[in-house]
Amino acid sequence: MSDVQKRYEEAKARYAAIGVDTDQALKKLEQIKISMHCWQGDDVTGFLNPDGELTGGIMATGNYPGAAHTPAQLREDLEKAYSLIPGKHKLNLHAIYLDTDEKVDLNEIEPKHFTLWVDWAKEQGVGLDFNPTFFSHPMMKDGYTLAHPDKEVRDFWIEHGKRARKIAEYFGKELGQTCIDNFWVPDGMKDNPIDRLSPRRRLMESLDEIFAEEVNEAYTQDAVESKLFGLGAEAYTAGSHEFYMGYGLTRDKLICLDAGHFHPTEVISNKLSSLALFSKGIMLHVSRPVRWDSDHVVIMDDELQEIGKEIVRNDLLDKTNIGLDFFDATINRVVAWVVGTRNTQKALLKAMLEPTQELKDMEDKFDFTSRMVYTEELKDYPYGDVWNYFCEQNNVPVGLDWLKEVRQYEQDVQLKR
Ligand code: RNT
Ligand code: ZN
Repeated sequence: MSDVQKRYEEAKARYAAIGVDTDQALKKLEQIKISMHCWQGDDVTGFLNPDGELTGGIMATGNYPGAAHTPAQLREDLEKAYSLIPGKHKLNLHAIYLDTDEKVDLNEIEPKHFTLWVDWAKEQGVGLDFNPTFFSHPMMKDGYTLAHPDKEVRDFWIEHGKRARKIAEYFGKELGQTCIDNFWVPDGMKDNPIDRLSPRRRLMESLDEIFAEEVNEAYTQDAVESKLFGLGAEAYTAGSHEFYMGYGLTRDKLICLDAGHFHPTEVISNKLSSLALFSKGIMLHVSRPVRWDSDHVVIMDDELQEIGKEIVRNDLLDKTNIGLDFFDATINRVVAWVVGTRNTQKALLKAMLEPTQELKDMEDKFDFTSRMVYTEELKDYPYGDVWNYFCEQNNVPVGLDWLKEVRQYEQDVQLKR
């Protein structure tokens, strides 16, 4: 018996004493796919126009060496990251990450420009999600895409949105798992608008045009992502939370919540239970805002744990598509992926190791005293030993060991680019 296993057996007994079945929790954890975002690998540059500027009010800061510059390099880095993360997951692609020699624009993209990604996904056993890219492009004019007053601008982006859905449908069909196609549209204004309504109406109408055609829901489902503000769009974002709550609920779309897209003390964990009652489904962009939508790497902070608890306690795993969204260019980018993904899994595991029903019973009896003692004591339970065992069982490095592997990879591959 390995040390890791020995410690697991001890932890298992401690959890069993409070009515928690650790084996069961690990079985459940194994089923959960995290959608890892491709854009951490190259600071949201993509391959459509790699020398262009990142626009849309988002920003990656830092210049850590070794970023991926080609689809092949990005895949190599992703493979390294996946090899250090237990379980089988998904990759979340953005349209600008197409892989083709053809000179093709966003309003011309087709499934054939992504076949190499599909081949790779099949070979790796990962699923694919997708995002149309409504930024970093000259047709984003005056801070607007789908909400632009000029029909020609809107039509360009509407065509892009339609094509993105075809690609998402193709991904789902090829890989036999639903591809979530997430729409985030940065349109907004730096300063106080006179007319907040018209851009929102145009955004609504453009989206309606994009979604007019039926797609096979077994292959793809659309999600819509709101935002409070962006850089250069501080005063107004057309696609706000209220906008997409209304849009998603009336159009039967998944609603995407990004942890960084709200007021600084507003949290997405507190929104999941409401969405669970009314929405068709949820997509998450697990991220970490530090004072603003800074997209820091996800760490084991309170909000991450709250997100995990809300999903698990309310039995929302089937309703929730868990994706990541951060881009830190000051650290090794493979490390960023691995830390963020493993932490998200760990937060879910931690939540699964609670005696949920007992805690609910205490609350139902208004026994807030026991609730307090249990939740506080649980914080010191040996969930790390359960996690380490999960890593060992899944043949990925335990604890600090994975850093050595990335360091080696950095020397052999990333720093030679
Ligand atoms: C931006 C949104 C959006 C992007 C990606 C790249 O604030 O969070 O999800 O991060 O589409
Ligand atoms: Zn996001």
